[in-house]
Formats: sequence, C-alpha cells, structure tokens
Amino acid sequence: MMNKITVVGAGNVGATAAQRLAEKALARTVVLVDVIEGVPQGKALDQWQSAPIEGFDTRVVGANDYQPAAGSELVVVTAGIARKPGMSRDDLVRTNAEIVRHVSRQIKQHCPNAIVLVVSNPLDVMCWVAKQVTGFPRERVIGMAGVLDTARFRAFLAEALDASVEDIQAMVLGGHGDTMVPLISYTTVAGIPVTHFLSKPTLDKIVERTRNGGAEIVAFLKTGSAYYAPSAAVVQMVEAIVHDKKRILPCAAWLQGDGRGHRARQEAHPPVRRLAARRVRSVRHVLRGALQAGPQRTGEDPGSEAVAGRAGGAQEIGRGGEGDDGRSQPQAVSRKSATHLPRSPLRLAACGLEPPSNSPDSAAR
Ligand code: LAC
Repeated sequence: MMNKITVVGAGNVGATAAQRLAEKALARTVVLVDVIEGVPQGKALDQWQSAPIEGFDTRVVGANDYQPAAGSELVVVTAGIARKPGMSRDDLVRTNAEIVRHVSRQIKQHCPNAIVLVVSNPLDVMCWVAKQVTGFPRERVIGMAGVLDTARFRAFLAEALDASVEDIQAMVLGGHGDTMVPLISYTTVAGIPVTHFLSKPTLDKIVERTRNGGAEIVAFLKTGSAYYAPSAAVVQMVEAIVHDKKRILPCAAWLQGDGRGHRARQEAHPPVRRLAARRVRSVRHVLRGALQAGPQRTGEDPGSEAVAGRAGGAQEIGRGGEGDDGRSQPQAVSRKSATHLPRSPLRLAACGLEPPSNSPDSAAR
C-alpha cells in the first residue's frame, strides 16, 4: 500500500479512479484535486462515506490546491476537457496541453518523487508535456491507453466468441487512436490463436471497433467520454506498480535506444523500474500517434523508418514547449542506432508502423 496517491481532475474519469483506488485500498490516502470549488471536496466526502459499507480504510480527501497532495508517491493526471461527438482526441491538444502544463508544474513542486500516470488526451502528447515540464526521469512518467484499448479489444472478442473475457489474451499497442495496433497474431483464446475461431472479416470489424472504442461511447453520451473502463485501466496500472506485480502492460513511455540500453539507464522508483523495464523490452508504445510527425520514408529498413518518425516527432514538439526547468530536450534516437533495432512484428507495431504484409496483424488493419 502506498501512503498517498493523488488524482488530478475530479471529472468522471478522475473521480471514478479515486473511488476504485480507495476501494482496493491501494493507498492510505487518496487526494482528489480539481480547480472547481466544492466538487473534489463533495465527491471525496461522498466516497469516504461509502467506506464503512465497502469496507475500506483509505481516506479520500478533496482539495482545490496541491498542499494536501504534497509528498504523493503517485499522481494520476486526468485533468482536461473531454471530447464531444465528432471530435478526435487531437482536437483537445491546445486546451489540454495548457492544463497539463499547469498540473505538471504543481506536481514538480509538491510531489517531486512521484510516479506520474497520465490519462488526459491526446494521451501521447500529454505524456510528453508532463515529462518535459516535470523534468522527471522518463521511467516516472507513463501514460494509460494500451490497457484500455486492450480491454476493449478483449471485451469485443469475448462477445463475438461467447467466451469469458478471462480466457482472451491480447495486447493492443500503438497510439491511442488511429495508429492503434491490436496484435491479432498474439491474440489467443485459452492459448489457441483467435484466427482458429474468427474469420478475417469478423476480426477486421472488431479491430475497427476497438480503434473507435472511445468515439463510440462519446457518440452515445454526447456530453462526455468514457470513464468506467478508463478508470479501471488506470487502477490496473496503479495496482501493478503498488504491488510490484511484474505485470506486462502496454503504456505510453518515452523510449531511447533499445530495451537493453533503457534497462541499463534505469534510475526510477524500483517498482516502476521493474514494470517499465519488462514492459519496454517487449511492449514499446512510442510517443507517436498524436505527434503528427509520421515516418520519414527513407527507403531504409523498417526499423529506421519507425524511429526516424519518432525522432521527427521529438523535434517538432520540442520547438513548441521546452522543459520549464530549462532541461534540454530528450535525445532523439539516431538513425544509426535505429538500424540496430529488432524488426519483429511487435517492435514494428510498437513503433506505430504496420506489421509486415504476411503477418496476421497487417491483415486485420
Ligand atoms: C477513451 C478516452 C479515455 O478512449 O481516451 O475513452
């Protein structure tokens, strides 16, 4: 159990995440912070009053400033506006970048040792903003998207197969949006490849529905976006960190070089270090999608294309926002090192590239 976890943003995602964190007793105190007066206090008090019924002792407190959050070991950032029907996550970038920038400054000041888990959209860019502004090591700034996308994919598959969600093993990588890559070739039903059970057209439909999983809900709700599954995904990640469960979970993380290099340079909080190191080796979810700096086609091998696109993204965004503390931008991976990266379908998918054309994953795109 942690001593203190803070959730920034008392909207639907933040408040539901706080409630789930408290119910699972993942910290002694959960602090809910929001700028709207009374809302975090009211929601926190309501949640605390459910404690005797639900049987948890985690104190939930609400605040409009970051003083009560001081010293938090983990901060979940959900602050920002949500999509309306017809909007893409990228349409939120200006407004939410300002909000996340402000929140990140507060985190840096009040919670200098925290692990930051970003949820605000567009997710990949907001992670980058949080990392730049806090100046925290990259192992301490991660984003939630892949766990949610994977959950949606598994739910749709379970429905199509009339099977338990527990028996569907899957992994969705790539950006949180159009560049999402559900990995069909790594998807199994009780260990048996899903392609034994479902036809290509059916799988194609499920992949497409997964990509639009968030938008489908926005279209129903009209005034907001999903929050039950997103908050559950947040809590799964927090739980993996708190209990150092050594889970392999997809997430947004800033990568430099290959997995071995990354592992060698770890200086993070031990649980996250282990989480990140294991995850990063096999599950690379690059800050790409919303960076809008697609791969620069060079005619070189796929690995170098993938990383060239990422390097372009880093430079593009770097111009728009330097770290508040004057730190230099993270080094983009050089093309030279890129050519040494593995070319497995997983690696390519993680870089946001389409898998090779003979892979089942490409068939489903
Ligand atoms: C969604 C939001 C949380 O996908 O990005 O529902």
